[in-house]
Amino acid sequence: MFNLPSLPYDYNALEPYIDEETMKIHHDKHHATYVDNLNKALEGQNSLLGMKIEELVMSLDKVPEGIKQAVINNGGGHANHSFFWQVMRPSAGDKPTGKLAEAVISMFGSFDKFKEEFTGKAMTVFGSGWAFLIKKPDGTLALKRHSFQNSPLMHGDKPVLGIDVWEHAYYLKYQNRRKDYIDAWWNVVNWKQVEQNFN
Ligand code: MN3
Repeated sequence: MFNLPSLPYDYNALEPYIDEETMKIHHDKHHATYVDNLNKALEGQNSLLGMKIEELVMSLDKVPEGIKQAVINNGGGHANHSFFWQVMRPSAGDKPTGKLAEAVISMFGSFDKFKEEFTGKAMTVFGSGWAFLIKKPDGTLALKRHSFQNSPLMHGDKPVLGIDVWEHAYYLKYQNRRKDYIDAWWNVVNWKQVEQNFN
């Protein structure tokens, strides 16, 4: 069975950038529903239920056709949200350091240019989806958009940083102003975790 992980901080820890009510509903309702629906879809599939979520979404070829789309939607939702909570933390105002900083600068020219390009990717997700900084199998960085709950792991890429731009991630506080949400979100990026993801 898959379980809903606890948030690694309080619901109000990301205020004023991401509000408590949004975090409660996002984690306790939206993420919880992906986990419940994943477990329902996988009923009786004991070997799949015994996997880690990252392993499951990288092993879609082992999932029976009849439940594959449910596993993509809900397994992807579980993997993406578990990842998302980890790449945020209470505002610290830091920047990437070490090998990650070097890779970001060599790929994008500067940290500010990277932020601008990542923000552009997140702004141009049409409808519900995510923007990710990914590490490709050859070790290089790239920006990717994914619709719905598709995960970079389903495409052989490793997520390094990602932002949820489904309206449920920001609508209560920012309504239709996705750009304001993204600009605020940069303040709560957990760069230590992002660096670990990269390494
Ligand atoms: Mn979400």
